[in-house]
This record gives sequence, structure tokens and C-alpha cells, in this order.
Amino acid sequence: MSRPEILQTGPYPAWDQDPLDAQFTVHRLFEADDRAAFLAEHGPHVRAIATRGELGADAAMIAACPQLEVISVYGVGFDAVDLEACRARGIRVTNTPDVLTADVADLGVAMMLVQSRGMIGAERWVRDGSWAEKGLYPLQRRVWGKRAGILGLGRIGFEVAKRLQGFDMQISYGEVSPRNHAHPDWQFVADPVALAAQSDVLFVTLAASAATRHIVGREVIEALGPEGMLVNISRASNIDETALLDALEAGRLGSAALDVFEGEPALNPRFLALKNVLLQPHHASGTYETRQAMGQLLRDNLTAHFAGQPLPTAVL
Ligand code: 8YV
Repeated sequence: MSRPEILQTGPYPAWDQDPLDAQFTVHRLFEADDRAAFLAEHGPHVRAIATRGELGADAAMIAACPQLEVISVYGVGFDAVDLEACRARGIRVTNTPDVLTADVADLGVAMMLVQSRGMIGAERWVRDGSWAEKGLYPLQRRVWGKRAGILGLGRIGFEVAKRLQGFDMQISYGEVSPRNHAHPDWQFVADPVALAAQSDVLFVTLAASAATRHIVGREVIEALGPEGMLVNISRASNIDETALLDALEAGRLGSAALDVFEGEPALNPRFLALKNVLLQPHHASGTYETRQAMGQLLRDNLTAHFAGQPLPTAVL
């Protein structure tokens, strides 16, 4: 029997690529010089798309694949997949939830600590001889006992909150409605501006959609204030980046720790000129353990689909 043809939008580690190549005829879109010509040539035979959270599959890609049955996302976020186009054609969509939750939460908390305690500058202080030359490193801000806001108490937000409890932080969270799995000590604050106003650190952990676009806008950012810190481990679209840059440059927001950027990896150069930001290369799920589990789940969903079995982690 011939192997199903699939379209791959971005590279995977070898431990995922090899089994994928063994099971399917894989068309690597990311290696094509002319994407449109590549899609026109292979799209008509493609039955599945293997993609990544940030790459997704847009309407044009989906339209180029008239036989498409399933899109398997390597990532929990499926905001870059055109779900309407999929619904209209009965195309299934899967993602990789749960397996990455704890790593993403770990990195968010690490980013807060690194930024509050000025650890990047402190490391430089040691390496460049400033310690010996200039003496003690400038004092930084503590984290324990401070007020944390979690915008989006889903799987990842919940794990962030759990970890912050270990730092004796006071925890509030914003969502559409109170979550019944939340800890009794965690306060529900529906309005993001009110949540920011009562937070020293605001974590953005919302699943991105058209409805959450720029939910963190100028008002939220300024409510967080000149002493506040914004940590984003969700998607750039949740934050109005221009408002964020304006506030960081003017000191109306204290600092930011960001793992995601509009147009990444080509981020706005204004970020690079700022001293009060910690910049990470969209790496919150980037551990061997998690990426192996994500790759396995990506393939399990494809295998289940072509075997006519229930999809392990279906979005649609
Ligand atoms: C990426 C992510 O998928 O889970 C998500 O939604 O954005 C990430 O885990 C990862 O960078 C692999 O492309």
C-alpha cells in the first residue's frame, strides 16, 4: 500500500523526522525555494499537514491541498491554523497539549526570577571583571511575597500559579469566568486592567485567538506600572507590542520578560535597545524531554487518523 503524502511546514529533530519519513511520503515545504510552486505541485496529493504551533496552516495552504484530511500541530497553540477553513471542509486538527505544560510554566517562572534579580547583568558583571574592578553588583528586586497576576488560568497558567505559591506570592487570575480547579486562596479578577493594577508581575498564559488579540493593551500595561513586570509565555498577539515598547521605553512599565514576538524570529529592533527586557527565542517548550513527547504525540495523532482510530488529542 502506498504511504500517505504529507506536507511538513518546518523542521523537526531527527528523532521525529526519521519515523515520519518512514511512515509517510513527506513533502518539506520549508526546503522549497518557491513555496507557491511547491504547493501547486504537491498540494493536490497531500492528505495531512504536519506543522508547528507558530507556523500553523493558513487558508491558502489549506486551499492548496484539496484532499487534506488532518492537520497535526507540534505545539499546544493552534491559533495559526485557519480553523474556519478546516471546519468548512471537515478537516480534523490535533495539537500536543499537556506534555509541554510544566516546561512552559518552569520557563515563565525562571524568566521572572532571572529578570527580577538581574541575573543576566550579574553574570556579565562576573565575566567582564566588573566585580573585581567596581565591587558589588547593584541591588535588585525580590520576588517572594509579591503579587502575581495570571492572565489565563488554563493548564499552563495553573502550573505557573502552583509554582508561584512556593514563593509565597499572592495569586490573582483573570479568565472569562472563575475556575473551579483554582486554589481557594487565589483571587478571581475578571477585568485584565484591574488584574494588572493589583499585580507586581503579570503572566500572560492565555490561549491566543482573535478574541484575545491585544487583550494586554496600553491600559493593562500602564496599570501594571513603572515597578511592574510583564511575562509573556503565550503568543505575541495577546499583547499590543507597540504599546508595550512605548511603555518600556518611557518607563511607564518597569520591565518585561518575553518568549514570543510579533513576526518572530525577526523581532522589532526596538526590543534590542532596551535594558529592561529579557528576551527568549520562543523556547518555553524547548527541552529534550518535552520535544520528544510532542513529536510522539504529533505522530500518534497522524497514525490514529490513518488507522481510522480516535485522535488522541483532537482540537477539531
Ligand atoms: C512551539 C508553541 O510549537 O506549543 C506551542 O504552542 O508555540 C511551541 O511549543 C515550538 O516552538 C515548536 O515549534
